[in-house]
Amino acid sequence: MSQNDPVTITHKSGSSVTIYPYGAHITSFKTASGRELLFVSSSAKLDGSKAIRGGIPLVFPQFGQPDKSYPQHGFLRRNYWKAGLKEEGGDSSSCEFYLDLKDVETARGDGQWGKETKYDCRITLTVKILAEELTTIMKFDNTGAVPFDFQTLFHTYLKVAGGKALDPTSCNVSGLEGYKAEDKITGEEYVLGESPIIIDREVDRIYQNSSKPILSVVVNTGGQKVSLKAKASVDGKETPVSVVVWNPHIEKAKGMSDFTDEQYHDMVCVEPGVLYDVPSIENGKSAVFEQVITAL
Ligand code: TA6
Repeated sequence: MSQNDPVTITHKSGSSVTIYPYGAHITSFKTASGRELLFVSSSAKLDGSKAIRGGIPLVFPQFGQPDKSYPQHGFLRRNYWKAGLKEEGGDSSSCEFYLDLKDVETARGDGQWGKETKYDCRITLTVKILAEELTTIMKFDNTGAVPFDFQTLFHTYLKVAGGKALDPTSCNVSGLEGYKAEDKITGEEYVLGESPIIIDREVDRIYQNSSKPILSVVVNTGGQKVSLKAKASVDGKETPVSVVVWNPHIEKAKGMSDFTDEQYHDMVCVEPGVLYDVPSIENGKSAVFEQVITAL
C-alpha cells in the first residue's frame, strides 16, 4: 500500500468518488448513471511529483500568489493528507482526509507559513456523495495561539462533453448577473449583465458579490448541465463566496506540461472561493467552506 494509493468511495446508487491522499485530491465523481462530472488532464502527474492537473485541487492559505514566500495556490494540494472516517452503505457515502500544519512538508516556503511559523491549524476535507451529487467541505481549525488570515478555493475542473468548451450554446455559466467581474487577462472590471459567461478566448476572471454570500451557478458542460453551489462561514458567521471562471485556451494550454495542447476544449474551471474581505480565524475558532456539485 503506497501512501498515494487512491481511495474510491461508492454509493448504493452506483455513484462513486475517487480521492488521492496527495492533496486530498478528488480526481473523479461518477454519477449513478455513469456520468463523469470532473476533468483530469491526460498528462496529469499522479505520482506526487506535482499538483494533479484537474479534478478538485484544494487552495489555501492563498489564491494565486500574493505572498511570494510560498507557492501559488498554497500548500494543500502539494502534501500528503491522512485518511479519516469512511462510511458507505447508508443514505449517503462519505470519507474524510485531514492535514495538520506540522505535517506540511512541501510548498510552505520560508515566510509566515514556513517551518518557523507561529500559526497552527488542522484542515479536514469531508467528501459526501449521493446518486447525482458530490459535496466537499473544508474545515479549518485554528489550533494555535494566534489568529491567522487566509483565502481558500475549490479549484474545480468540470468536464465538458464532446470537446464543446468553445461552443457558446453548449458550454456556459449562468447565475452571476450583477456580480462584479475582474478580468485577470485584460485588467477590466465591470458588472456582469444577463448574458451567460462563455469561453471565446483565454478566460481568467473573478466574480464577486458581497450582497450574495451563497454562490449558485448552473454550468452547461457540453449539453448536460451541472449545478454548483457554495457557502462559507468563519466562526459561525457567513462570509461571501466568490467564483473564478478559467479556461487556458490555446496559448496557455501549450505552456502547461501536464495539459495537452487541445484539452482546453474539454474543460471549464468554475472555482468557488473565499477570497475577499475574509475575516481572520481566531485562535480556537474554525472556518467551514462547502461546495455542492449536482448533475442536472
Ligand atoms: O484559477 C485560475 C488560475 O489562477 C489561473 O490564473 C491559472 O494559473 C490556474 O489558476 C492554474 O494554476 P496552477 O497553479 O494550477 O497551474
